[in-house]
Amino acid sequence: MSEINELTKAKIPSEDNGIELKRTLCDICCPGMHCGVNAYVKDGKIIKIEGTKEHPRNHGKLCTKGAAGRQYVYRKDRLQTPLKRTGERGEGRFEPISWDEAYQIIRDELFKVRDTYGADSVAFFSGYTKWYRQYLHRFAYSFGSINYGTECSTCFKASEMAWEATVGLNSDPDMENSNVILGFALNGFHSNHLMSARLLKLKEMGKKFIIIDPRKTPATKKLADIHLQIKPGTDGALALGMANLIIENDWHDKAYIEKYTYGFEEYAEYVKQFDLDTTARITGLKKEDIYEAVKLYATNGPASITETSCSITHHTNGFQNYRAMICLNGLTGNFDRPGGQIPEKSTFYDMPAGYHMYEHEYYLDVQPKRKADAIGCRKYPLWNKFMDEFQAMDLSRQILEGTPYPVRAVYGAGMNAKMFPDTKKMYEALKSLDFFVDVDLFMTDTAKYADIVLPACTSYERGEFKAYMGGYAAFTRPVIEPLYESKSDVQILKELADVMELDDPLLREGYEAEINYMIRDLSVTIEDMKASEFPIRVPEAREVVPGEFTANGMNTASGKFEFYSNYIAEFKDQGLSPIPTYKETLDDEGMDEKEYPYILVTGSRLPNAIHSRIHELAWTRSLRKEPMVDLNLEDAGELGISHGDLVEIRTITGKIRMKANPSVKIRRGDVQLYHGYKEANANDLIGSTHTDPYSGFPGFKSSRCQIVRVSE
Ligand SMILES: Nc1nc2c(c(=O)[nH]1)N[C@H]1C(S)=C(S)[C@@H](COP(=O)(O)OP(=O)(O)OC[C@H]3O[C@@H](n4cnc5c(=O)[nH]c(N)nc54)[C@H](O)[C@@H]3O)O[C@H]1N2
Ligand SMILES: Nc1nc2c(c(=O)[nH]1)N[C@H]1C(S)=C(S)[C@@H](COP(=O)(O)OP(=O)(O)OC[C@H]3O[C@@H](n4cnc5c(=O)[nH]c(N)nc54)[C@H](O)[C@@H]3O)O[C@H]1N2
Ligand SMILES: [Mo]
Repeated sequence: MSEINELTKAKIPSEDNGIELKRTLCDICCPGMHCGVNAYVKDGKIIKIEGTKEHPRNHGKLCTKGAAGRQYVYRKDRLQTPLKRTGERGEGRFEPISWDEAYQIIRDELFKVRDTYGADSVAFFSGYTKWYRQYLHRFAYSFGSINYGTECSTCFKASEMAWEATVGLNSDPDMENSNVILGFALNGFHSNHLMSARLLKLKEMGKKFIIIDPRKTPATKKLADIHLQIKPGTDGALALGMANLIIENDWHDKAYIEKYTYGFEEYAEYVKQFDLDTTARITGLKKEDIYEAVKLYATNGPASITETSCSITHHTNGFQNYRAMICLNGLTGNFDRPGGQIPEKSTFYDMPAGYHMYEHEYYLDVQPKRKADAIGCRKYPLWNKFMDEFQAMDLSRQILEGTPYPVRAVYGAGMNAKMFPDTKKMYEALKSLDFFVDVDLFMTDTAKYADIVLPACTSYERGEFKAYMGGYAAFTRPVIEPLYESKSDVQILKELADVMELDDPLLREGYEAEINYMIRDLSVTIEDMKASEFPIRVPEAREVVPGEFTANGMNTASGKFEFYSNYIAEFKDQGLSPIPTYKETLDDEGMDEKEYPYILVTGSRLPNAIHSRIHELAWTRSLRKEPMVDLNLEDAGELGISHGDLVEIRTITGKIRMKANPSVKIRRGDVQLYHGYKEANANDLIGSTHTDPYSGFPGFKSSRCQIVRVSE
């Protein structure tokens, strides 16, 4: 008996104590990570979690956020039942209703809007969570609306578009075979724990690192041989200045340029204006440092560029900055060669797993023929060219203005107004709708604006398909029953499709039918995957062979690496430039430099937070108890601001208050805020029209601001 007690106390599974070990995954962050988790379950409750050693991605490790997964599942404010609004929009008064009643109301209201204004007047939107997206996408199309959109309007897709405009395919750095790694905004230590383990190994192997980041970070400390502490939003100027120096010094790969690239002459002519003095002035860097970095990068190849999906592109010139950066690969002949940048086809949710799935066909098969009419697509034509979804940065405007046509209803899955610039404007828009339904795990401030709120469940309470790099696939099983009356998003959508009698038999067959459709060419089945506790190898998976893509002709109009992008040239009349031009951005909101002298950078990642969700957990919150604004120590001294003082950060869009954290890690002139806090929302400060004309991405990481000390 005592032995059983000991085992129970230690949470070790045995037949006698009823503790079971079940395997699943943590999907708190990007699909590329989704770490394997061992869940210890007793009486239908998770009592402990840890990383799965045998998992091919995380090898037993979990990050701070994942380790708090049990607290996330059992957050006290989990939604329990479907809810119907009884108070004013935003007030938060609701009454519980049955699923049947909820579905009927949603059906009636969505059909009413469709009948009155047309199907496109219903927008379907997904927040950060991705696993149900193809299903939601097809649902939107089968309902008849072109308007499916996601948080990708601010995340990752601008960089993917830049790659597509240049070579036709997304690419990844082959860091293991590089001598030099040029890290633009590289700090995996906070945003990607699997990447940081890999980076430390590379450092041990003797690779040289150049890191370009306005802050001092764990990456600049542990990895950087050269740290360029750049002025935010000026990476494009740096990349063009680098190109100029490379050409001047004859360090470029002329044979590669001749054979495999297009538009070099025009590009080379353009970069001449970015001489060392000019580049140093724009970027705030020292000339000697730039020179040393360029020499190291260009003369010690192979070299790869490791960058992040958002820090370079969260600027109103972000797309072109990103293009300027990737053009360095063509200039130095590092594209599609070992140790350089390797083009990789996505298998599923941007994961290059090495095998093919019919991911996009699943929804494209039923796409309405009005793609260019999707929200934001006229305003951002390049986005429209490359993307199958609406550009959500124009959503609040279109709802409020009703042009070019009205949007009167929104189906939101994890919709969070606080991820959008000018959150207040999004609230106003939601308030003005005829109908808004939001599906979430929690009663968020956004859900308070909904007419109907539906309770979703976590990854611990559902099964889902997952593709992993290295040729792996997995299909998880739930480790516990969905809490309360919650359901998985795909179950909700399937049941709603049935109630609405949507004329789409494949959709109405449900999620497994979706996955079966997508994996139809593979020899593994859902049953095979479910039968395995760990991800399994897909026999059809094959490794990328460097050089193959280039030999077959790249996916561009010229078949070459395009310094001059023919795809972008289609939109020259709308003011887009086919070569990676640089533009200063701080003045485009009309804030005077004297009144707003600081540069506002919002949303660098915290290891113990992910957007809006994890700030609310006791464990992760204890690591950073309250929102604080980071500013340079000397700037703070001049402003009379000390650690812990209450300050107000102001822009023309709004103001917020929080405590100050003066720090030597911050560049002079910068003000750094983390996003996702309920009590101090960074996006109250960002203008909704402060967007990049190429991608539509917002300038989250460079606008002007003012910071002053205030009393309580
Ligand atoms: N200022 C500023 N703003 C930013 C950024 C920045 O750097 N600075 N970053 C941008 C980027 S890159 C991103 S990706 C976005 C992310 O922004 P969001 O999309 O807001 O991300 P989250 O807060 O993670 O999730 C949104 C909601 O989804 C809910 N949710 C979680 N899991 C599920 C589920 O399985 N089903 C359903 N239905 N709901 C679920 C959560 O409870 C939460 O309310 O923020 C963007 N906004
Ligand atoms: N823990 C945690 N991990 C996450 C997330 C999270 O919320 N929390 N979010 C996930 C998501 S959705 C995303 S999109 C990724 C984002 O992943 P990352 O882009 O890696 O995340 P950040 O920490 O925002 O940015 C990295 C660095 O960019 C620097 N930076 C800011 N502005 C600039 C600039 O203009 N130029 C340069 N060169 N550097 C700049 C910052 O100082 C920061 O140190 O992280 C993912 N991982
Ligand atoms: Mo993101």
